[in-house]
Amino acid sequence: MSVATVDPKHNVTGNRQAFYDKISKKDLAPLWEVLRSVVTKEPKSKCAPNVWKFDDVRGLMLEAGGVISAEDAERRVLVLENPALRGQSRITNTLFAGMQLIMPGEIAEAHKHVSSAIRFVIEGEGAYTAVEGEKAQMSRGDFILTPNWAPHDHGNPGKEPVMWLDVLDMPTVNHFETSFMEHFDEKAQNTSRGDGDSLDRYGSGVLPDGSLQEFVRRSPVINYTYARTKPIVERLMKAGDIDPRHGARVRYSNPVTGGHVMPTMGAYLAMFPKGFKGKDYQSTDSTIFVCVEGHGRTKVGDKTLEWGPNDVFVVPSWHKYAHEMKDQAVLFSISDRPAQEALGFWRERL
Ligand code: 1HN
Repeated sequence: MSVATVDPKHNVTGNRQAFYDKISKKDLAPLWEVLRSVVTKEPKSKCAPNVWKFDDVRGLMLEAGGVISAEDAERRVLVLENPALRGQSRITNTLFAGMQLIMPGEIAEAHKHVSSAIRFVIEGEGAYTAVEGEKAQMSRGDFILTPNWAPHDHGNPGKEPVMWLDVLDMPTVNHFETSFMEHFDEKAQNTSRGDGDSLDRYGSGVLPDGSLQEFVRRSPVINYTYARTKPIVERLMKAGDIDPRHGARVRYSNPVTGGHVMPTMGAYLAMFPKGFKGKDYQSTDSTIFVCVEGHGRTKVGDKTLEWGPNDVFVVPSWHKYAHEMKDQAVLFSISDRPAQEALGFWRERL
């Protein structure tokens, strides 16, 4: 900026800049220069829509099996990094997603942390996750919870490699700078309760006749099995109970409160008829989808994501999207909606 010809009293830009330089030395900055970009009229997600094809991920995952043992890795996980957020170990601004592999004979040692996790089983039989003393067998399509600070370890006494998608609220925990983690002396925790114990005990229309206070914030159920949930969405679809955007969809719920399964993450399972052409939908939660069955595509803004079994795709906050099904399909989805609702932030536009 040339100032020579400008009366310094009226050199607004120059004077302002000099002022900004002066206040900057005291760690101060003018809000009016950034107000429009920090308080946007609508959400402007930094995250990009993307699809991870299982054909690619599976081969690389098995290769990782030869590169590092589960023991050395602590967790052998390939992070699904949002292409617009590379290096930040996250798939959305608030959530982590990664594909985990456990080979036959391997264990992943017991630990606990503030981050809550869910696992959605993708491939293989014979592995288990032990959570707070319950040993949950993992089968394809199972939705398994590891709540905040719950001890957990995994093992694969079976014959096949087993893979699952881990989703954690770790970026949210780190946003608040509240991360703690602890390891245990024993590599695997004692499991006093067997497969399906918590689902039987809490998810059968009766509840233990004592205090349920600890389960107000998160579900007591460890494994919501696909064997039990799939027939329910099937029944909804056959009954014609099909949302024009979300299909025949159920929300995984905490049987104690009817609310979401965790305070930071909520999940759904939806079945769609062949040829389904969804209406546009928009919401402030960024959503991670996993295709369990079938093929289709999801238009997200001006991008089209094509997907098939075991593919994972992400729809960022406030991006308009619509699903189209090539054949009958099942989608699992998970997002940070419960956290947004608790804070009064969540919105949708139909
Ligand atoms: C973790 O503890 C697991 O327990 C998986 O299997 C993925 C990603 C980030 C931080 C902790 C697990 C994780 C994780």
